[in-house]
Amino acid sequence: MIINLSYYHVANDVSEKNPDIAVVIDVLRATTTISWALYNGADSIQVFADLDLLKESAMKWETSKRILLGERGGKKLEGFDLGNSPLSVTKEIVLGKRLFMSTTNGTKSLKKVQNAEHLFAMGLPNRKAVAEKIISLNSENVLILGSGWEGSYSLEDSLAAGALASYLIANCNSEVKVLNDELQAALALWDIWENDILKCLKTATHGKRLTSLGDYEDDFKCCSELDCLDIVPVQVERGVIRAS
Ligand code: 3SL
Repeated sequence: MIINLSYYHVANDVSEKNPDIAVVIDVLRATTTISWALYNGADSIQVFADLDLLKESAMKWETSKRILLGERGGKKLEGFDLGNSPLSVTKEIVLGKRLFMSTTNGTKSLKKVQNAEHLFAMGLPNRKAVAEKIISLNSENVLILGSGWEGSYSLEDSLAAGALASYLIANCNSEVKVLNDELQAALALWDIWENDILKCLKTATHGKRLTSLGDYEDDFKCCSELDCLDIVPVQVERGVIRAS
């Protein structure tokens, strides 16, 4: 058995409609927030590109069981309960709730590959959990999709793509075939930065953007922690993610 592994920086680069497995990465910060929210007991996360649709769907949900999470340009949206910080999705706030979520880039990538047979969301904290899930599925085609920033490349998502590929290559009994140059480059990035993930995140353009908006030190630390969460966020119906 061979695993064919490819990586795309942003949603617009993807032409494959139904991969066996798609893994969406938005290290800063959507998929890290999703992973922490589910770890802290959120019932589910429903992702939206369109804010009006998000509000309309949320209003149909019981008030005490819903949280609206909205971010644009790194900032919390007015009228929403939370922005997009993984530190904000504490157990006290999210336990048993559905999170209605829209972010600048991460939720768009999740939408793009929603027809995959298996769709997972991954940050660095749950890299190993997602990799082990992929290994257990024995599927042939695995597509990794970053979120970038408004259509352009992001260093931190590529680092995490390299981290995932590196784990699979080292731990999978099947042959892992690296299909594109984007993934070769991601593996090289991981080789360079794996011992200083925090610095890589702060060096990235989006890291600098967040730094210019305020004190995001704790967000950076949280997003750069590797393999500390044993949680696999899985799409269970279109646009709805639960823990597995
Ligand atoms: O682009 C996104 O989806 C967000 O994760 C960006 S931010 O980290 O909330 O600024």
